Amino acid sequence: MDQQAGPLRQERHGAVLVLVIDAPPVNALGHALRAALWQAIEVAEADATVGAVLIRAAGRTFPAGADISEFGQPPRAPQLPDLCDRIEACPKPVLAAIHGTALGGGLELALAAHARIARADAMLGLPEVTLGILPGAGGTQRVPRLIGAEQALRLMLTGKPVPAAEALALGLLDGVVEDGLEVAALRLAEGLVGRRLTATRDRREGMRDGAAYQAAVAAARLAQAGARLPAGARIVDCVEAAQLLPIEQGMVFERAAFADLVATPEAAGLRHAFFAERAAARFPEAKAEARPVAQLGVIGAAGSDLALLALQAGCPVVLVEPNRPQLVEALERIAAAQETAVQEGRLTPAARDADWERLTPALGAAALADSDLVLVADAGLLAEAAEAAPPGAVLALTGRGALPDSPRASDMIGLRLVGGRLAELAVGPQTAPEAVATARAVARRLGLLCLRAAAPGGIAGRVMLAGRAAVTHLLAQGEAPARVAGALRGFGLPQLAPEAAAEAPETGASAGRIIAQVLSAMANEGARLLERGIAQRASDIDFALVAGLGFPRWQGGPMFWADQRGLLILRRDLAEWGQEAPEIWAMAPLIADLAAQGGHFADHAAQAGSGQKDA
Ligand code: T1G
Repeated sequence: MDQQAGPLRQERHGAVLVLVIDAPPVNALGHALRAALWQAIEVAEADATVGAVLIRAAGRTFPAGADISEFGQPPRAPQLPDLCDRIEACPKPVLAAIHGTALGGGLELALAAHARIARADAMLGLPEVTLGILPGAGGTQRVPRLIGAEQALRLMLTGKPVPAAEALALGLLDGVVEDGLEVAALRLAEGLVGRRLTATRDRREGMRDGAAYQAAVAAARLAQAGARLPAGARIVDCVEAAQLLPIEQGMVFERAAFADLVATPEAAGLRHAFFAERAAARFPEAKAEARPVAQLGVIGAAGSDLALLALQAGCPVVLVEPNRPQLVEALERIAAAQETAVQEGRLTPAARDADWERLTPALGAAALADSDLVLVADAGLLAEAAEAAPPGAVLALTGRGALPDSPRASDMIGLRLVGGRLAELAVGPQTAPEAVATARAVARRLGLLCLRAAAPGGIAGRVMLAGRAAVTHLLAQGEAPARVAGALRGFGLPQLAPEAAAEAPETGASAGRIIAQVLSAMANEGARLLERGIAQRASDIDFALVAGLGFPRWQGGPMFWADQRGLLILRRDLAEWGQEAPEIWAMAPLIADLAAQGGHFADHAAQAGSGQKDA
């Protein structure tokens, strides 16, 4: 008897009821899935022919957590902590079979089961701290019971997942299989029929050494002292409570801490940053076919950093620079970086040598004849590159400015490194979708995050520049550097803080006003980039600043900041400050429009690709 109820499919294999979670893309434990699981457990309990329950997932992964998009909304029953308690209380053995990434609430669901088996390539983790919260479905109470405080705190405070083999060694799993997870799990479940397994809440393997437990809690508490974000300290409190309190009280303690944290502005900022990063991946050309790139060309010695990234990513690279001394310097820069990587143990001598094998230096552009994508680091050499690169090769300009008119405009795109982690793809009106997809594929291969902008692009740099201009203006108006620096550091923008020796004087603008003036200038510039279609959506601007230029992730980004504060207030402030310094705060018409409609930047999505008009 197989039946599908929304995100959950039920299959019977003899006495085993198999619950197959099927809620793509990542089987997040949203309300519908929770309700279906709750109901299925109730049915299993009442059905005398069911001797065991196996929970597994279809698609690419076991649940990767609670549904983050539900946070900040009124909770709907059954909530995940209650569902986990319900599964754990089931008198019939419940086995969880894990593949992909069992993260957060997904791992907590598995821990509520009475036994767990995973595929060897699975990853298990509790990344909630990266969202400014904590494992709120019993994780802070169940995990330490199995693996102790030290390892539990490591998982919860770093948020980093561990491979199945390590999870098994830690005690989170009861078995790991290389392959054939479904069959192995079914066999295991059949073997559990009629047995009564110990609920995780009643296990104590991780709590046998009470002193070590307390020592780990004390060490973690010390390490969290003075932390900017509150989640870490609350996690330590909850793990301590797991040892000191009976489980029911520990669960209540955890739930209260979770409720506090999920409502913090930091958690809201981190959620925004999470979805902004995912939204940035959705661009018009994303579905176009990327051209194969077997060899990368770099023309211009200034491209040595990108050449290095490409070498370390395993790409064959041709590095062209007509000026011999500059070519030699570029090769020396690459060699020096490789040596440093070897000395720091980040690269083996063998890998270094293999990288060198794949590097071909050349003085003439003719060497680019087999390059599928050419990074043009010197705009003055574009003509040679366009001449030499084979038809269909993408010409990616790494410098600032508009894309030049050219018979090869459809192959041209801007590819700028922003802060070493982000590649901004500046798409021209004639850039072919395949060229965009190809540049994106190469950027990802180099381990870079990607952002699409309409040429001339420069999103992160322009917005940060607006913030810097506001800081310069405040100082010119006589604001004490220490006060401005204090406000910016407090907000998490030390990179904008002026050098300031002395302590902040008591008099002068409040930190709130200083931040408002700086962030309003940034949001205003962001609005201009939306108006010109250089940025597709406001969250792309936030992503660019966070991923590229170190804007504090927990603040979400300047556009999110402005939306949280309200565009009516932004409009009021810009109307006032625009009088004082129109070059910084003259209001972008989009803000007036959105404010007049009671709208938000989040509601606005610009027409893609209308930039380029002027650099
Ligand atoms: N909730 C809602 N949507 C999610 C989601 C989640 N947990 N995880 C991913 N998505 C969406 C994402 O927005 C994207 O949507 C699509 O899935 C693919 O994601 C009580 C409270 C699993 C490693 O923090 O780390 O459980 O853009 O592009 O690169 O204690 O997604 O296609 O429309 O990132 O292959 C804890 C978050 C939640 C894990 C896959 N869990 N997710 O990476 O795909 S808090 C997490 C990830 C919690 C409990 C608490 C990654 C991934 P769209 P993707 P990917």
